[in-house]
Amino acid sequence: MIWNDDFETLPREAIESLQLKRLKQTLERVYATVPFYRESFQKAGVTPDAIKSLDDLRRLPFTLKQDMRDNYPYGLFAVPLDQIVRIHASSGTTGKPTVVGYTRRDIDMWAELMARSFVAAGAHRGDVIHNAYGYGLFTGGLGAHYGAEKLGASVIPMSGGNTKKQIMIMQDFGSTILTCTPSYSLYLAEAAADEGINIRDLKLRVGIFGAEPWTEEIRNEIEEKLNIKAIDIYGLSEILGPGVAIECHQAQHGLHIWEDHFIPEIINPDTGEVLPVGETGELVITTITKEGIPMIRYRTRDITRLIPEPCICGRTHVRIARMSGRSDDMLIIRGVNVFPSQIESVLVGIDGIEPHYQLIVDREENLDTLEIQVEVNEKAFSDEIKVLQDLSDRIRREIKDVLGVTSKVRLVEPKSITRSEGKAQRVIDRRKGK
Ligand code: DLL
Repeated sequence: MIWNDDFETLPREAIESLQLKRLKQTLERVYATVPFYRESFQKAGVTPDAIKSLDDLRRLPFTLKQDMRDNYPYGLFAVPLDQIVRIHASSGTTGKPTVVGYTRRDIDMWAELMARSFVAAGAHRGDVIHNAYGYGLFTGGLGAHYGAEKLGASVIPMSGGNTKKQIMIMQDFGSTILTCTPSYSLYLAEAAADEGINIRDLKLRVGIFGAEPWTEEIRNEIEEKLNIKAIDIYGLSEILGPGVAIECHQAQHGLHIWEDHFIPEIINPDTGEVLPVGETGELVITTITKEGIPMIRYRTRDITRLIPEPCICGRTHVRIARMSGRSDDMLIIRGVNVFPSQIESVLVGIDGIEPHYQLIVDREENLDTLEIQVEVNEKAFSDEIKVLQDLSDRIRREIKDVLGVTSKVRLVEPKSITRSEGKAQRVIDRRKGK
């Protein structure tokens, strides 16, 4: 099933002409109403009427997270505050949050895109959607909530936390769809087991997971542990929140980005140059329907590529590949570039360990060090020291073979790594400030 056939299956030429029309309108609007854009366009020597084709988009300057911080809190809003009906913010690790505002039409559009996303994931009316994304300033909870209602499903507004209760509700209310971060889904499975409940036996059918990077290996693990289909959903508050792109349940390969509302580009993160379709680089998104806070060429820092081939599901919107990391998450360890997702892929394939890990990066006598703390399962934990020693040697060897970095592996007891109810913190970089 497709939620909105008219738009989701538009032929390419129709998508592109709609995009161009909407892009031009957006550019006129931001030029007239947002001083930041007027100045940045002027600095780059372009005016909105110079943009005559989608290719011309690359003549416009990028917008960065820092620009949002510099214009904190409302400086990038394109409408007066009395037209803003919702405000969200993302915390980030340092300093002030980035603030976004939605008009009534933005909220409707968001609900529409989330309803589309739910249907793409295989949800329908009659489903009981257990929404464990956090409600609050974070966009996950309310974003998914409005889409679930628009779809006509029954939504349980759980929010994050209170894990034991989540299990009880899931069991008693007959939840069929779970929405939360991938790491939290594994925590839920584990917490259910502690309560003597096998989560595989519940009515859950589909999980819609995002808000943090995850790998194909973790997907397999989740699908097996929860006995569900696990779908990848992508979004970011600066652009909308959840529902910018999602996998369809038919292919589970690449995330359709809703091109009647967003224009994706892939750039080389070092030079800013637009890359040919299919090459991997940083995702840049332009919003073409948003009213509250339109974003022109926003640099997401997320690393992916476009998949232009037609999809078996019938949707014509281009797909983006699963995010392989963020350009600012890349660790440089003694000169070797390492994405945490690459380490995850290695770890999850190894018997005897659980998919819970943390990477501790530090610097000792001017040399970078990487310590991988990873939990062993109950069985391995009860083995002899020798067996554990072999296991940690094997992990170290595989990491070295695959990534070319030397690491120290510390096997830790089952359940000793802090579980997260939202975005997991996988990396602790102690080099900062050293
Ligand atoms: O995480 C919005 C969201 C909520 C998406 C619920 C999906 C589900 P922010 O807090 O602004 O918004 O964080 C956005 O999270 O730039 C990515 O780095 C990361 N991210 C989001 N979805 C995925 C995903 C929400 N599926 C930032 N895979 C983004 C990998 C993701 N990373």
